[in-house]
Amino acid sequence: MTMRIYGDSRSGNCLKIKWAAQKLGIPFDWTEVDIGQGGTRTDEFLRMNPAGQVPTVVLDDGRALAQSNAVIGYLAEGSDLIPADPYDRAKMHEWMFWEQYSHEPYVAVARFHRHLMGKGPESVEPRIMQRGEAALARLELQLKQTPFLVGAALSLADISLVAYTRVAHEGGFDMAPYPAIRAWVARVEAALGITD
Ligand SMILES: N[C@@H](CCC(=O)N[C@@H](CS)C(=O)NCC(=O)O)C(=O)O
Repeated sequence: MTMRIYGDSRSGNCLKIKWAAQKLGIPFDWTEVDIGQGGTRTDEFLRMNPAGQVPTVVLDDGRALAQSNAVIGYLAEGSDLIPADPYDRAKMHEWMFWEQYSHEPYVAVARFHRHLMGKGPESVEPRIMQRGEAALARLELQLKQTPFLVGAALSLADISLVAYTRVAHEGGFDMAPYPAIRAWVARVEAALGITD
């Protein structure tokens, strides 16, 4: 059985899994779930993931797994997308936990309102924009020092963080002050073969 990803193509969390699987050469099928139309609220979906969220994957052995960063961690087990050195591996996780708590809730949420819901700038609380700016500044600081988030090699931290950073401008963030981020986005997109 081929792994199946249930995802919304507009969601960075879902795209992380597609890019990781492609990079790792893991075959998958994709089922598009429209979250705006209640696609995650059906009985069938809730049996797979009671949290009612995409991404959700059904692995090749039939077991379901959710939470984007948990899924890419599972898929990349034993690969060079996870640093062998324990400290570097912990740094990768540091970035991935930070992404979920201090980056995605601001950068992705602003984009959701502005780009996906088509609302104006007033729809996004100033606090969301301030926290998003702080997250981008934190990334810029690191990427001035290293080509990828954990040193010289691509890791899951880059896949996790590029997902919403590459579309941050769609949330109203001006990326001009962040040249190191822009160069890193291009590097990660090239490494993952992202062309759209
Ligand atoms: N922390 C989760 C976030 C998942 C999430 O928020 N998914 C959104 C789409 S990006 C969703 O399914 N929203 C629909 C809903 O909550 O009903 C992850 O990384 O996978």
